[in-house]
Amino acid sequence: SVAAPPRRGALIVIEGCDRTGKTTQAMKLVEYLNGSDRKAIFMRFPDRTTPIGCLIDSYLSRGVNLEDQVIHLLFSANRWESHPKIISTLKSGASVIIDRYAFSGVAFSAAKESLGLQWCKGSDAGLPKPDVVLFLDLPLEQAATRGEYGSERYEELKFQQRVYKNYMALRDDTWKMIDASKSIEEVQRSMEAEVERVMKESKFGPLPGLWW
Ligand code: ADP
Ligand code: FDM
Repeated sequence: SVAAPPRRGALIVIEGCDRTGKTTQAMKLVEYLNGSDRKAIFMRFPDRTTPIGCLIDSYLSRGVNLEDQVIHLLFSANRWESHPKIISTLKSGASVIIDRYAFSGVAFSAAKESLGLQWCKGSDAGLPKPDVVLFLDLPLEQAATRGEYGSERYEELKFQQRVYKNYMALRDDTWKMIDASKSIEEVQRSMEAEVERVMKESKFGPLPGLWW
């Protein structure tokens, strides 16, 4: 007889402003799941390893200037080029933990005077909608004291305040606000609790498309 296909993996997105602990927590979550026999892979956007990602990296480090619309669409294209991998991984039964996703794409681009929220959502519409968005919430003044701050484009308090406001406008019932001012271990525990809850409650039916 033919074995039933495995239950699909969970699509878990970690969002938040700069220096809120996203990368630290994404890595720890992958370790946690793999350590308890549930396969999970780490992904991040921007993925600076592809040709499109190289261009994005050069824009962020102020090597090149690009029109606001152009860099927005490149960030979006950088997600679409990973679309096949996200889908095949989830179908194989493994979960995908992503450090930033389309919510970063919209929140950052729409913080510029030239681009509206609706226009920004267009190019990511139809990407798989996450089962949960874990939003690391931290006062911006506190984030600014972590690590070096202020070398890349967008690392400026006024801009980050507009980014934060845009994030709040994108929230829906799949979002969970996580207090990121706690210690790394405490944040980790609340993330793990949310993920366990989602993995128990979710029906893991077909993946709906984002913003459709
Ligand atoms: P992000 O990916 O959101 O930019 P990182 O995970 O790279 O954030 O963390 C930014 C800096 O803050 C790093 O130096 C990291 O060690 C530190 N950090 C992460 N989480 C915490 C925490 N809960 N408390 C204090 N410092 C933290
Ligand atoms: N960023 C990230 C965007 O402006 N749009 C996007 O779609 C994504 C994924 O790029 F300032 C911004 C957010 C941040 C910068 O992010 C690089 P990392 O997490 O520091 O690599």
